[in-house]
This record gives sequence, C-alpha cells and structure tokens, in this order.
Amino acid sequence: MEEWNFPPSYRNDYFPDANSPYWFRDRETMDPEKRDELIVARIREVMAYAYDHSPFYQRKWDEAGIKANDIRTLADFEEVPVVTKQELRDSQAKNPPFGDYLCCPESDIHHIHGTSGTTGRPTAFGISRRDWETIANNHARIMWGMGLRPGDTVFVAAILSLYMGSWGALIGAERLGCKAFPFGAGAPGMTARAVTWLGMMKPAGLYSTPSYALRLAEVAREEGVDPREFGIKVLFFSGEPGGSIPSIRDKIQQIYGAKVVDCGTMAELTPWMHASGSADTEGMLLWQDVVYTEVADPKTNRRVPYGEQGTPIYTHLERTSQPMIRMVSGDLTHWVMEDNPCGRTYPRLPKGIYGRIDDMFQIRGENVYPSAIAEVLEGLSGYGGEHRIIISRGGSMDELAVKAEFDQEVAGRGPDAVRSLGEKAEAELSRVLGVRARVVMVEPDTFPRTDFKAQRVVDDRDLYQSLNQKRGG
Ligand code: 8LQ
Repeated sequence: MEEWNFPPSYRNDYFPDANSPYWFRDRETMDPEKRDELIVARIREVMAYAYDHSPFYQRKWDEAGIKANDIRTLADFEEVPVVTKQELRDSQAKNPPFGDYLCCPESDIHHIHGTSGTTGRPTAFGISRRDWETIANNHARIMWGMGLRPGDTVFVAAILSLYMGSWGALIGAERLGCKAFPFGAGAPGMTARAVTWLGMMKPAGLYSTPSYALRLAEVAREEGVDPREFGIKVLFFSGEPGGSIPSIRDKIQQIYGAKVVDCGTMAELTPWMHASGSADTEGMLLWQDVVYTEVADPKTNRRVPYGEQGTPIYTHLERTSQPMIRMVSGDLTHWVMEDNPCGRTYPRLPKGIYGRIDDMFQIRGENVYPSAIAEVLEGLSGYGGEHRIIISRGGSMDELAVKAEFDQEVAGRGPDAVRSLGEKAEAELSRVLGVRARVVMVEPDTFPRTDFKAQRVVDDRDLYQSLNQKRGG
C-alpha cells in the first residue's frame, strides 16, 4: 500500500494528484484500527531488524526477555523498555562515534548531524542515504498536507549546522519540488538581510522557530516593512512551543497574514515532522505510520487513554540507520482521538507539546510551564515581546516573578499605562496559573532576542530578594 514498506523504498518521482489534499490518501485516512494492526506488524519488522543489526538493542531486549515476535498487540509493545537520551550518550561514549545502535555499516552514512544543545556530551546522528531519502519523502508528504505545492518557494530561516530542523525542512522542500532557499540564521546582521530577501523572493512557505518568526517581524518593522508584504502562505514551526498556543499562533498569523502550522518532536526522531498540523487541522497530528507515538504515563511508560496527559514515546517505523524504538521524550502533552477537519484519521495533540517536564517548575504545589506564561503575556495588548521568568527556590515557599517588556505604544502613554498593564498581567497570570506571580514591567527591547529557541527561565535569587525588599515582602 502506497509505498509503506520496510525497509522503506520511496519513489522519488511520485506525486499525488494535484487536486488531492493527501499525498497518500489510504495511509492518511484509513480506519485507525486497521492502521494499528499494520503498525503492530511493522513494529515486529523494525524490532527484528534492529535486533539483528545492533548490539545495543540485543542487550536491551535480551535483558528484558523480549523478542520482536512477542509483540502481537500495541499493549504488548508497552512492555518494551524505553530508550533514554542518556543511554544513547553512553553508547556513543563506549562505541564512538555513532554508538552500537547504528544499524548500518558506517560506509553507508551520508550525513552527519548532532544534538544542538550546548550542555553535556553531544550525540552524533549518522544518517544513511536511504534514510535521508526516506526523511525527504516523509517531510514532502507532510508539507503537502500543510498546503505547500511543487514550485512554491520555501525559505528556511534557521541555523544550517548541527540543527536537524533546518535540514529536515530543506530536504522536504526539495523533494516536494519547491524552490528551496536555505537562507539560514544566526550570523550577525542576518535578520535584516532576511527581510530584504523575503521581500525579493516572496516565499509561499517559511520555516523557523516561533520565537524567530516574532523577531523577524520586529526587524521587518524596524526596516519599515510590513511582514504581510512577504506574501507568505504558510509558516511552519518546530523546535519549541508556540505554534499550537492560541495567543502566539494567532498573533503570528495576524502579523504575517499567513497560516501557522506546528510541527516537530526531537532531532533523534527525524523525520521530525511526524507530529504536524495540516492546512485544515490545528495542533499536531501524529502521523503514526511514519513514527508510532504513544502518549504515556511518565512513571510506567504505558499509554494513557485519549483525553489525558502524558509524555510522548516515539518509535521509528521507517528508519534503518539509527532507529529509535520507544525513545522517551521527557516532554508533556495531551492527546485526543477525534474527527479531524482535514479528514486524516490520526490522533492529535490539540495544544501541541507543552515543553519538557524538566523545564516545568512547581510554585506552591502548582505545576507551571514556561509556555503557559508566554501564552498569557502574548495575549495582552501592550506586551513588548520578551520576558524573563524568575524563580526563587531559596525560601520555604517558592515564588514566581516575571519581568515583562511593555511596547512603545504603552511607553508613549506614560507610567500609569505601564502600571496598569503590569497589574493586568499579574491578575491574568495568577488566574491562569493558579498561583501568584509578581510582574515587573520593563522598557521595550530590554532583553536580547533569539534566532533559535527561547530561553526565558532565570534562577536569580538576588534579584528576587531585592524585589522583596522593595515591596516589603
Ligand atoms: N520541541 C521541538 N519541537 C517542538 C514543538 N513543535 N512544540 C513544542 N516543543 C517542541 C528538529 C526539530 O525542530 C525538533 C527539535 O527541535 O529537536 P531537538 O533540537 O532535539 O529538541 C527537541 C525538543 O524541542 C523536544 O523535546 C521539545 O521539548 C522541543
């Protein structure tokens, strides 16, 4: 059925009917129970392949007493032990450079990438040519679902280095027959140049992080350009929360006059677009025939029912070089199974991925996500576009303070307007988060902007103490 094979073998000249909203109609719209049966059979094949080709999986599954052929249902699959990032690092430290979960000969490696984080030992991705083509085919298919078409110009505004995001968007655009523009990001002055090039090329699609799309719009305005003049139809984002947060999504859609699509899971799970919205469906669909995703209880690693929250656990169904089988993400989300407006029969993450469980903090018993604070601030008129979250973990009770910029318009209206915006932000944050948040309003452009993923949480006890003294708290 529609090139659903293992190992995958896609025809690089395949295109769907120009009027079809689907790249592979059957795979995307089939009865989900039927799909689940096919996924179970595919899992057995992928597990048998990984077992035969990697000491890592042999060790892991022998220890757990699990064999590929034992997997008869999706519930059986929940018995398979999860893979953590730390295990991958350890495997690469002992078996450099690609780890003993590399399932192809090193001579088959076509691209090397790696984790883009700055702390800890990085992990290397060795991606075979076959996998590279599979990734391109999967991304082209999902980008077709976003409404992008052959001949469209796709502008990639993210760092073209280790980061898999940019490369994944680029090769998807190439396979889709688009005019792919690997513009990149991150060099000095590059955002202003992006504004010029966007005006010249008028791309149908723009790929970046949500934070960078907001930054780009600010710089465009500084240059006297309305971002709507770029003529973008679809902004597709990955890397951080934002694309499924209504206040942020709506703001960006309004600024650019374009549709926002949220996608992306983890670089290890490339084709990372396997969680992605579509032209007609908001949030993220789980394209289960590409990467099988379970939303699971983080304590038991077993699936939670639809409607509930959990951490995504991912399994590659189409990768042969470094297949991830039950890789645990450490993120939090909730999933639903409903009729989707686009007709695809996949489960969906209606609010996208909230963020990493590690990034969550507890304030007097309430779980607070940085993305929830961004959501509230972005919804306030007069907010200047950046903020920092300051947590005091020192005293007997954790406290939360937010430094938020006001915009030029509020600045022009004077101190009363600033004070009133601060009070509004405090009230709204307290209402939404369920805990008191102290808000300090700061001048426009106080904080540096990012051309990658935003980092907003600061553990700054000194600042918090000075705040307490000022307020007599
Ligand atoms: N993360 C990634 N995409 C996210 C999204 N759409 N919403 C919320 N959080 C998201 C290469 C792709 O951009 C995926 C990627 O960013 O991979 P990384 O660099 O390995 O980072 C993975 C983490 O980014 C995830 O665990 C999420 O916390 C976040």
